[in-house]
Amino acid sequence: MAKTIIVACILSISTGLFAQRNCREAFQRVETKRFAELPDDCPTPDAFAISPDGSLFLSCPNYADNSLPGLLVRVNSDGTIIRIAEVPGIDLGTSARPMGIDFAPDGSLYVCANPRILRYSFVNDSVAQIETIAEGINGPNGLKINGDNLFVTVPKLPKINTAKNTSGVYRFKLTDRNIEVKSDSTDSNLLFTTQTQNPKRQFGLDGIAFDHSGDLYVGDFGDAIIYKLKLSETGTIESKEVYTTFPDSTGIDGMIFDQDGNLYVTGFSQNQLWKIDNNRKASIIADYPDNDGCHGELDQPVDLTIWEDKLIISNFDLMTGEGFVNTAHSKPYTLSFIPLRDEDIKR
Ligand SMILES: [Ca+2]
Ligand SMILES: [Ca+2]
Repeated sequence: MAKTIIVACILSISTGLFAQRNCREAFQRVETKRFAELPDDCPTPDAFAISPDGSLFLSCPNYADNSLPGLLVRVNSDGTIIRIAEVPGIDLGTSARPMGIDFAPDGSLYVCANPRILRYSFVNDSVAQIETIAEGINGPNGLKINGDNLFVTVPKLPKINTAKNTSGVYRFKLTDRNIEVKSDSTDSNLLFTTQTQNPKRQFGLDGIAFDHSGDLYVGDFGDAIIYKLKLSETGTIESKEVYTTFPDSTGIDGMIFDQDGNLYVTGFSQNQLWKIDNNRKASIIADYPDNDGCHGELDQPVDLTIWEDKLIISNFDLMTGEGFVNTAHSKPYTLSFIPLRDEDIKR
């Protein structure tokens, strides 16, 4: 049963430097399908990354079961899952909860492993080395690599004492090792900060994506605002603007551009998938009531990627309570997909 899609049209904001007007129209709803059922040791999937040779990797922080280690897995075309590595915590014998991941051009994988950023080197599917890029980061969430740098969102920076939650984006060089991050305003790697206004969801920058021009986009989860940041050749911010906004109940999370410049965004809190076309028209293209995911429904969608002509979406299926459509974490643990050639979303 589809929820009624509400057409929210002409939502404009004006926040000083940030000003953008856009229009929403409801698309015909697209049904997502089940791409994979995850094994019992992957109850809580999070982020995707595609290796230089085209393999799809997924991080599994596994918050749903503290007895399970955080995992990195490979996802095959037929939906089968290969366990690649556990993600160690700082103390011997402990495990970290991997979130954002991305591959560098040399095939190494950079991993948010609170409170560190780790770099995995592989020989075939075996881990050859794990190095520390940075440590002391307060809950690194999204991670993307562009050029010689990696960019990491941090949704909460409580050491920065502001009335509303401050969140930020950090930039590191791929060649950085053992950077000591203080998670306060003195960090030289802190590229951009913002404050989340929504009193019901004081959780800030989370989703992260680059467009094909190399501009950086980050999403404030609580305020449901996507910021577009234009970077200079030296990596500083040349300009910033609001790219688009959503109802602040949406819980925007993972983001990815397709080759035509359309941006797909998960609506974590409302079981939604949004598409923002290259004219910045935002539309809900999939929208589900509470469910267990067994038919491939969006079940608290968190991250997404484009792989082999499919838009593949990971379902977090964990958070419940006020503001979340999801009411229970339960099997099956799933990835959903939409064929990107589907005419319903190509229009
Ligand atoms: Ca559920
Ligand atoms: Ca489920």
